[in-house]
Amino acid sequence: MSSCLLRFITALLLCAVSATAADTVDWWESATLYQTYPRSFMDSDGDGIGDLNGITSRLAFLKEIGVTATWISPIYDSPMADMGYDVSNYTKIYPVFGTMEDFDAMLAKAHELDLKLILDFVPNHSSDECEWFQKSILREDGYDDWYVWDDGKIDPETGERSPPSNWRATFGGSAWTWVEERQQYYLHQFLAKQPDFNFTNPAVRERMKDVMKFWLDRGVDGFRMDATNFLVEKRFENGTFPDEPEGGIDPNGNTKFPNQIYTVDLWEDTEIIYEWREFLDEYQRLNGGDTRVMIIEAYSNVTVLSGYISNGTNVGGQMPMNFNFVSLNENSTAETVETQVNAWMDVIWAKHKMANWVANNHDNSRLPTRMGESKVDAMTMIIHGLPGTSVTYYGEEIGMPDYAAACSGDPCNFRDPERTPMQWNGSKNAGFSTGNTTWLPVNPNYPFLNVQVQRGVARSSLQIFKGMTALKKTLAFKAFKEDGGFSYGALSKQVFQVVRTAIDREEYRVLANLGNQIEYFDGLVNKTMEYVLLNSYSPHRYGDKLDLNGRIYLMPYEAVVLRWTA
Ligand SMILES: *[C@@H]1O[C@H](CO)[C@@H](O)[C@H](O)[C@H]1NC(C)=O
Ligand SMILES: *[C@@H]1O[C@H](CO)[C@@H](O)[C@H](O)[C@H]1NC(C)=O
Ligand SMILES: *[C@@H]1O[C@H](CO)[C@@H](O)[C@H](O)[C@H]1NC(C)=O
Ligand SMILES: *[C@@H]1O[C@H](CO)[C@@H](O)[C@H](O)[C@H]1NC(C)=O
Ligand SMILES: *[C@@H]1O[C@H](CO)[C@@H](O)[C@H](O)[C@H]1NC(C)=O
Ligand SMILES: *[C@@H]1O[C@H](CO)[C@@H](O)[C@H](O)[C@H]1NC(C)=O
Ligand SMILES: *[C@@H]1O[C@H](CO)[C@@H](O)[C@H](O)[C@H]1NC(C)=O
Ligand SMILES: *[C@@H]1O[C@H](CO)[C@@H](O)[C@H](O)[C@H]1NC(C)=O
Ligand SMILES: *[C@@H]1O[C@H](CO)[C@@H](O)[C@H](O)[C@H]1NC(C)=O
Ligand SMILES: CC(=O)N[C@H]1CO[C@H](CO)[C@@H](O)[C@@H]1O
Ligand SMILES: [Ca+2]
Ligand SMILES: [Ca+2]
Repeated sequence: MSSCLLRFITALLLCAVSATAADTVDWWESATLYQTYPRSFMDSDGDGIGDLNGITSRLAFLKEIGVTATWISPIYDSPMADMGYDVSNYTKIYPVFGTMEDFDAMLAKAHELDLKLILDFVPNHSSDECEWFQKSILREDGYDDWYVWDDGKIDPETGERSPPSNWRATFGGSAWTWVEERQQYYLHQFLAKQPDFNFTNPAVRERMKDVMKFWLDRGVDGFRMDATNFLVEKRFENGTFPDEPEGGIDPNGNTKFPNQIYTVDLWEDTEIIYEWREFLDEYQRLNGGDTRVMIIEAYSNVTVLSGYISNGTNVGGQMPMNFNFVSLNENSTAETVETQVNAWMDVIWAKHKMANWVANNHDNSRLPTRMGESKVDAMTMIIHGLPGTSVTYYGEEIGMPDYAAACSGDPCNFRDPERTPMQWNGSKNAGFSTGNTTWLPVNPNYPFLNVQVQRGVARSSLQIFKGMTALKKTLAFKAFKEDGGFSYGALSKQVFQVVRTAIDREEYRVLANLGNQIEYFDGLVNKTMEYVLLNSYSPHRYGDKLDLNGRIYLMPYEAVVLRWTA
């Protein structure tokens, strides 16, 4: 009787302890975050382009697969020179995507399903068609210096005019474009149709907060800040812009690109993020509700990303995205994965106890194409097995690869192959659209690679994904801030392991073989564990027991999750 009572008390104590541990994890810290690309997700009206009502109709699917929050690529009015990353009106919905009523309905539906909704926010630049830029060209009152204008240099001998500096735009060419009407150059770090705001202008900073407030008041749960490492550029006190030295490498690997010491990663970028965090925290203080999260998109090193979170006195974005897995390719091994995980954990986790894992987005080749389709499910287990937030790009959950032939436009958009329509079922246009054409072609593999087919297959990518998101909600996966809550590493060149523990209660172990050889290990741990998730390369069955004190085998590409309970 006393032992029974003791066990009861112990259980209560454990409950209390674990509840506290899990409670210290805010919603975004262990979220299953899903990137919805509105153009390609679901078309509700047959024009071949995805839209907000389409997204609304599929929110139940996100819920079904265990997603807890979604961020949506830009939905604002835009001439679509950069697919919405060129905003012409920050408080208006792009009409092809729908109306403000559609937006409100989408947000209401998301919240009804207990899904958080995060907007992509594009602060560095607007579209050249934005009213603000048009007013700035005309030097209209208040808008004169909203953008980065300059006369450029005049050659004293020839009298010829040239751009203010040698700065290059991310998508090629000079970062300066001449405007006849204003007789000045403006700066654009991306396309010429994306003029950079002047972020040393307090009016611009205030207006950005107004825009945030507009969407917060409608109920959004946070923002993903685009390209924050490009916000501010160096300008001397005398008004000139310094040339950048050579020695940089452009996104296509070309050297002879300026080393972007004056245009990327300036400390002032981080200060702006601190300012916005203050604004968001103040908003929450006044209005209550859950944390309004600020996610940072910057392809910067971990030192810079760490500063975005906090510099010890000021706090900034809760979650800079971790793009380390975007670099994984066909030659990557479990050891490469370990190196990439360490690169994050050793700095960001060590300082801030924060982690997130991104393997795909709309700017990069999809993982099955980069690493090989046989490794997709193993990577899903690793991404969701690691502590922190998993980030999923639409279609990743069913293992959609790139569709190279989608890149056939004139000019060909090199990022189209990873943006093809979501593959829902085996009907016309993969169930994405009832129209006759779609904005990008549907991958012809859709009859066998789609959501509906994978719902009915026991070990499909979708089922692995669902299994992992369900595990992410267990205590062992949630209590990751405690010491001993997790460990990870390459057990051999090709086998990666993640261990997640709720001390004395249960333990999960992901074992993922990324190689094409059989691997074996002796005496991993003195525990007998049970198979609870298996990919299609595994010869085992759900519920089979495995004694890890003895010799265990992993087949080529086999990836499994094992469970032990006290
Ligand atoms: C944006 O659109 C809204 C709604 O149509 C309009 O009221 C507002 O003036 C526009 N703002 C700008 C900057 O164009
Ligand atoms: C940016 O705005 C500030 C404040 O209005 C102004 O002093 C500065 O000259 C502007 N910068 C440029 C490059 O126009
Ligand atoms: C402006 O200031 C910078 C830095 O002090 C200096 O290198 C540059 O020569 C100056 N340019 C002009 C035109 O005065
Ligand atoms: C990270 O980037 C910043 C800004 O470009 C640079 O100053 C710093 O030296 C870099 N740190 C490391 C460790 O590479
Ligand atoms: C953090 O950054 C803020 C804003 O730039 C600055 O005022 C503060 O001194 C910095 N704190 C530390 C510890 O460097
Ligand atoms: C993988 O390695 C092979 C052989 O060294 C090389 O030819 C290929 O370019 C590598 N692939 C990538 C994506 O780096
Ligand atoms: C595929 O999805 C579309 C859009 O929801 C639907 O109209 C169609 O009936 C579906 N096909 C099948 C076979 O379920
Ligand atoms: C689609 O094609 C069919 C058959 O050619 C045609 O009748 C229909 O009007 C087209 N629909 C649209 C929306 O263009
Ligand atoms: C394994 O665990 C069992 C049960 O806790 C214990 O009896 C046994 O001595 C352990 N064996 C080793 C090799 O540690
Ligand atoms: C991953 C991502 O969001 N990339 C975007 C970064 O910003 C540029 C310019 O706004 C876009 O073109 C990218 O798509
Ligand atoms: Ca549509
Ligand atoms: Ca800028």
